[in-house]
Amino acid sequence: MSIEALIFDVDGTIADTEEAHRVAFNLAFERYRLGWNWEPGEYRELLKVTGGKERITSYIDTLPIGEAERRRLGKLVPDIHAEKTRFYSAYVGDGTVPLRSGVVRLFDEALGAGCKLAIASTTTAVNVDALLHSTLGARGLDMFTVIACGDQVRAKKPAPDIYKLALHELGLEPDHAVAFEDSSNGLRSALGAGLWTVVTPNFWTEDHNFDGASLLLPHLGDPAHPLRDEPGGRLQTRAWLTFDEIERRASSAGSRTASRPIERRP
Ligand code: XBP
Ligand code: MG
Repeated sequence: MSIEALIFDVDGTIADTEEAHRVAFNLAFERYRLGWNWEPGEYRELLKVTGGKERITSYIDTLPIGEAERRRLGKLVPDIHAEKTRFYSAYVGDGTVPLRSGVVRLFDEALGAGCKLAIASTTTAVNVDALLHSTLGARGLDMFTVIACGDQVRAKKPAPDIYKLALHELGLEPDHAVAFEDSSNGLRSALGAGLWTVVTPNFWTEDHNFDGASLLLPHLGDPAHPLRDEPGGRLQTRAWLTFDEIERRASSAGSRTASRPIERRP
């Protein structure tokens, strides 16, 4: 069976964006005079909860405050998160966060081979648009047949829903697509959707459990940034992961089945 689509996670996979998210959260907390400041170590733990609104809510649940105050803060979460998104999308929209090595090369190789591109992300759509436009220019959004993200599904990663939505909108069975992820939540989401999955960890996720990953690499690599000890280590043809190698390996992998149906957010 041939590979007809590559489905990419966004944060941490196509770009190292989580430091920008962390700064944006803290700017929003300052704007609302909350006295919160998520340091890198604390944010690494908080990242185990996907979705910015869910992350803020899970943080409020840990605070030593009365129930009335907890409820008051809970009602503020959508506004705090909207402010955070404004800070983040402005910051990323200025082109401050580049795509990771090999990402544009693989996008172009896949498109050149007639393979579609898609996004399956937990982040907010505004953030995806800002990143794709600032890094790829006007063609950025047009390169993707499907952009599935944020609140389009009720259950966020590690639930498989966002990948199943992307597959549904692509009109593909999991055997005809490959997922790219950076985190254990993302890997579990892609595996739950039955997808052959490439994982490229980063600073925030390097200590995660990646059992089940079809291919685990430090990054996708390219001629200017070849992967050390490749080919011959995990890769068979080049010192970077080519579309041809992905297609050959994923197509020859055993058939993969997905789990329960999607719960779309109305
Ligand atoms: C990563 C996430 C997101 C971002 C913050 O998404 O879990 O919540 O950390 O973005 P992915 P929002 O790796 O699936 O792209 O505040 O917009 O959620
Ligand atoms: Mg990610």
